[in-house]
Amino acid sequence: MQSLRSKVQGAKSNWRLANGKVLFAVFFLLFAFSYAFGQQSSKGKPRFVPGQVLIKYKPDVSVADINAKFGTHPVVRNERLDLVRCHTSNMDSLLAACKADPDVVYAEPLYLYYAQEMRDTPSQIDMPLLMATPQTPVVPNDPRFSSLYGMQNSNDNDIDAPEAWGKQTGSASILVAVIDTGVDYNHEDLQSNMWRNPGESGGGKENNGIDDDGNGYKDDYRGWNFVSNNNDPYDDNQHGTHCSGTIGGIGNNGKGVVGVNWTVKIMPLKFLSREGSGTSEDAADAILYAANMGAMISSNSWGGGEKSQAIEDAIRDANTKNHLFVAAAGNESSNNDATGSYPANYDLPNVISVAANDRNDNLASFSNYGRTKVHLSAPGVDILSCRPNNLYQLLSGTSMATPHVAGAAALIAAHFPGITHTQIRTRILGAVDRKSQFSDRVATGGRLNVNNALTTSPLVGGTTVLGNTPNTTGPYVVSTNIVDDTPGVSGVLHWVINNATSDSVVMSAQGNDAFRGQIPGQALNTTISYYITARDAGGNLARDRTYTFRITTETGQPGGACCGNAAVSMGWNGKRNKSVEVPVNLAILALPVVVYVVWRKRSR
Ligand SMILES: [Ca+2]
Ligand SMILES: [Ca+2]
Ligand SMILES: [Ca+2]
Ligand SMILES: [Ca+2]
Repeated sequence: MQSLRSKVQGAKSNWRLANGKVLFAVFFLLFAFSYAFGQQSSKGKPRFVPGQVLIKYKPDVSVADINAKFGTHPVVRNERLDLVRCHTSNMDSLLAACKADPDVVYAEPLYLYYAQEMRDTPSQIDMPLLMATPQTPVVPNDPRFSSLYGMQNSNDNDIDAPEAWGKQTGSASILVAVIDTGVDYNHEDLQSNMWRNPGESGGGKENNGIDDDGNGYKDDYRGWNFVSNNNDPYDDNQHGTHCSGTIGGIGNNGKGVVGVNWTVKIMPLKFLSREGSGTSEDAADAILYAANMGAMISSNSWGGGEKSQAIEDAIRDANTKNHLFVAAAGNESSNNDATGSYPANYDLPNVISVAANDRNDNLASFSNYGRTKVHLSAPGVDILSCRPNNLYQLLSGTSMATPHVAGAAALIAAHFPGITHTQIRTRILGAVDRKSQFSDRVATGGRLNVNNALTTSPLVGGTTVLGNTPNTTGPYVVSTNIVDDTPGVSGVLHWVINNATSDSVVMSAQGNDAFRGQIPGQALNTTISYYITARDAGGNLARDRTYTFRITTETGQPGGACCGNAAVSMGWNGKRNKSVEVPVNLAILALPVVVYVVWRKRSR
């Protein structure tokens, strides 16, 4: 106990020792500057809130025990997340002390995350209002529909939304949480698709200052603002409103755009500030709010941050509540298999990581990718959607691709009452349009197709992507999920050795649509290709993409053909570039000596 208190206050006594020694003071200040530089990402955005640490204590540690550890030191308790947030002048010491404290489960900086949007496109547009040509089953009358190439494109590089709308246009019983900068809930093309919390609505419950539904939030009748900790999640940025229009811009109302869902309920959860940044604690709170309040899907167009245990725990908890977490892969043009981009990279069964493509089905130049960690691509360049105050605008980013996938998830949920979040995920991943330009970039090798996801059965999705391995004894285990509209579907794992000999095995059902099969061990320098087929009782067949890996002792090489862009990016989401940082810091440390020598020469 005592040691933690002294560590928290330790920086002050060091400073007293240095008092009076001017050179040391200059040195110390420059060192502090150098440390601050290290806290910045290479894009200049802070990685965490300085001086704040999130701590998770073991369940048997009492409040009195925790208070005793900190004495008079400022501590904020988050009951919902069962976390403690501490202010400190010396984060490194506190983090180290927590690591050594057997009462602590984990401690981490209060990480920051950012809206994943590029502002390299015009902020506002004034396009001619062309009426769409009725060439597909259902074309809505929304005047800007013809600009939504992601929904329908003359070259068919699109998600086939009109074909899907022939079967399903969405449901007011499906809740999608937009965890973002808030939403303009008064927008003409969003208003009637905004969620209202029934437990805080009617009879003055909206503004009575009472937590009528007992969820821990007073008067949260239309979502929550986690930045200001109040019940007004209005969008003071514009990012969340844009994402919402893609998920659920009101369809066929003769106004503006149309979302993947004509009808849906959008739950605005604001955790990103006006400037577009937010903390791990607020994100975790928002995720739990979404899952606890019945949102089956959340759209998460934010990232650029480090791995946070608090957020990972929240997403894992949401997984037990049938919640699908759709996340932007990131806009650093980097490989998420090599450098983690969170929250997209959490290895949890309810996460979908989304890359962005343009109108020609090419991966966007800014988009992150990863043949294991990024699951599919979706339209994300020059996307037209809502902007606050009844305006519309084009934006680009994996932020804009993500709501296409979240919207598709909601449309699937509306079409298959009782479907699980895992089955929705399998439908989305199994139904992509596979294309060579995506094959080594995303796990599924394809771009979202909501019509296929809605109408095709069976579908295979979420297959294990095996990487190269030196393991010659095997077996190489492959898991997958198979969905079907009737019972009795079966899966077969096929593999081909060195492009010559093929073999297969019937996969064993693991429950909850999961299947498992294994490939026996192979000799060094063998190349193994594998794929899965699924067959339903009616004889309908689905075939997953083909994956390739090698048995090799060469390290650092992923399986399959790779990687035109293998160099580790200088991106800023937790990817501190040591080769730049170390010399810069050394140069800064050397500066006082140079200054001193110059000063001595001049004073002579
Ligand atoms: Ca199409
Ligand atoms: Ca409440
Ligand atoms: Ca109330
Ligand atoms: Ca509309």
